[in-house]
Amino acid sequence: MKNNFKKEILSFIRSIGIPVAGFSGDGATYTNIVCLFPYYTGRKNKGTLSMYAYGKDYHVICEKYLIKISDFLRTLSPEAKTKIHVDKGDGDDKLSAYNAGLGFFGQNSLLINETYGSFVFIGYVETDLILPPDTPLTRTCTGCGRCAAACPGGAIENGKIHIEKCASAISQKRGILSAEETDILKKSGFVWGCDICQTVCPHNEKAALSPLSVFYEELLFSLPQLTMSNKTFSSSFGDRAFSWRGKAVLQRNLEILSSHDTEINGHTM
Ligand code: B12
Ligand code: SF4
Ligand code: SF4
Repeated sequence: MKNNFKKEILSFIRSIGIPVAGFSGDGATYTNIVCLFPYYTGRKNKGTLSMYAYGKDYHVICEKYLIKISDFLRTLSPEAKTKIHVDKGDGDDKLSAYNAGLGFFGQNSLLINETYGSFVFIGYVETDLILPPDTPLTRTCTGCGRCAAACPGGAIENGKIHIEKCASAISQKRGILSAEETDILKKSGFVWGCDICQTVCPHNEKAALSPLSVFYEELLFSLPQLTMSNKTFSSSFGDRAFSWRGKAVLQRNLEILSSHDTEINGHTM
């Protein structure tokens, strides 16, 4: 595959509204066509859901875009094999984006884009078409330490996350939480996910708004008490990024948070 197809692919990607994309891979057996999907809508800390869950399930949204790219690739090369990745267990999305030159790593372990900050989802089309990989950036984050200082679980250490102390991971955990986990969840102020290590980050202070209108649709900032049946829960929230975890875990988190009503880390309950 010739280098100039990169221009055609990028131009197609821009034509469908995705503002940032690039190429990574080994230059010999596979290529990842990596896209960033900015999701910041200008609303920060509006409620008990973290920002990535305000809109409809991002997996579904990003996959639709990636299918279009995959189809376009086959117009260039009908034999091309493709596989779509968004948050699946079999890929390292941040590293793919980093290698494609789309951003740099923060000490909060997230990929930070110069324009959109870390408020980006990452998705990519893996293909057997060989395209020259782009060059990673050489910079790092400012290293200010604000994320580690603000983290409610003290989970950030030397650019690594101790998952067991991360409120985002705890909010997904099934069963009865330990006293320490309960405390971290309360301190975070979130029923689902956690944004603190991103909202304090200077690289996000001027993060550009998402150009993708789909991320502004039917926003939900907080969850109500989930007293409804499982069936009603599914029909009300089945298209949201938190629904896979089910009602019981979310209701447990709501109960933990409702036993606590002060302001924490600037996040008012
Ligand atoms: C498991 C997982 C989680 C777990 C564990 C996260 C963790 N940091 O370990 C939990 C549930 C806690 C979680 C939480 C969140 N997640 Co998550 N998660 C994942 C998932 C599925 C795998 C991550 C992983 O294990 N990667 C591999 C390991 C090895 O990565 P790592 O431990 O971070 O190590 C990397 C860094 O250390 C990095 N690195 C650091 N410094 C440097 C410097 C250089 C020079 C280089 C080369 C590399 C480097 O190198 C390692 C390899 O990439 C990915 C999707 C995917 N399939 O990739 C999403 C993903 C990372 N999550 C995402 C999001 C949005 C979140 C949350 C913000 C959601 C929320 N609001 O609650 C939080 C953020 C928490 C945090 N600070 O990380 C996005 C991140 C987008 C971005 N801008 O980076 C991803 C990419 C999903 C997606 N496709 O968009 N997540
Ligand atoms: S998501 Fe929250 S709990 Fe997890 S590392 Fe970031 S600030 Fe800490
Ligand atoms: S808050 Fe500071 S140390 Fe943490 S990721 Fe942002 S710039 Fe890096």
